[in-house]
Amino acid sequence: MSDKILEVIKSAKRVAILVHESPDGDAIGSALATLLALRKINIDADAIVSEYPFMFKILDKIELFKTNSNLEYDVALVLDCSSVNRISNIDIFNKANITINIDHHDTNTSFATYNLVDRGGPACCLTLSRLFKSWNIEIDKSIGSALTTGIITDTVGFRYNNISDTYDFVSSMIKLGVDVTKLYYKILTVNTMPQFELKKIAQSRLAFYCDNKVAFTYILEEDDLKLGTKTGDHEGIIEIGKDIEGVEVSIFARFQDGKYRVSLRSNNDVDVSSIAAIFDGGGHKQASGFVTDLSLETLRDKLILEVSKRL
Ligand SMILES: [Mn+2]
Repeated sequence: MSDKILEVIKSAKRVAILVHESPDGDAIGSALATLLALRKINIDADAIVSEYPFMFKILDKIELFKTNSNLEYDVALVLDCSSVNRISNIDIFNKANITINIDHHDTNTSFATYNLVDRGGPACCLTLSRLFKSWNIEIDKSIGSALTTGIITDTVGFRYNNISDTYDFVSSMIKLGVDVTKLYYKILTVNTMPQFELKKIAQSRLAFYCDNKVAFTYILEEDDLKLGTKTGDHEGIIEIGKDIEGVEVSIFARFQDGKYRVSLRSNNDVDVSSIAAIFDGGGHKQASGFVTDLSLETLRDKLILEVSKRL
């Protein structure tokens, strides 16, 4: 499949690189690395990423992202996205003659003309690192920083889904001169003031269920308005509950634009992607999410019931 994808990309007039809505570090790193890699082999490509968290501004050449585009693209390349209904700038995907899907989510629906899905892989960026090697594209420092970013964020700082390939790749990036310590600090560790205040609120609302095995918290729109939060300031809230001894599943609900955006994390055996799927969401066994119209109380009760069935 990797040779076929390269052949399709090489014969394209113009390639659009797309990611999922509310892109995380893996989506952003994947889009940036692929944009730079394709331009390196003289392919006319654009990455269309409408918005992304502020901390990724430190990435070299991220200013090449387009927030939107009216150009014609015959090939749409979707990265780190488990299903069609999560694609941002879906009109570009719908208009393309040929579509490509490169991803690592367990729940990926193989929605494109060509699908390369590394199910259970730690990050789409790691999948891409192998792909670029097979395409003989040299991973330079800018591409390497983008790929390392996706690995750091999707493994939450090497805490999830650790495999030796990840460390081999990151080791080679350190040799290349990628400042992994700086990326780790700027992208994962440092908190903005609004982010810190949000975490205080989320911590004060944290409630436990099912013998303290489930942690639940939420943030309302009025909290965001009061604190002036930006995209990216909600990172780390889900980890507050997750990192408490004995907690199996951590749930974080955030009200925005009339709906709750819900994140789920599992520490051990509970498959939270199967719970997200009930609400038309998706993800991985240990990290998943969905968006819902339900009220906070109904949502909480339904989720706790679903988790309790799996404990
Ligand atoms: Mn990912």
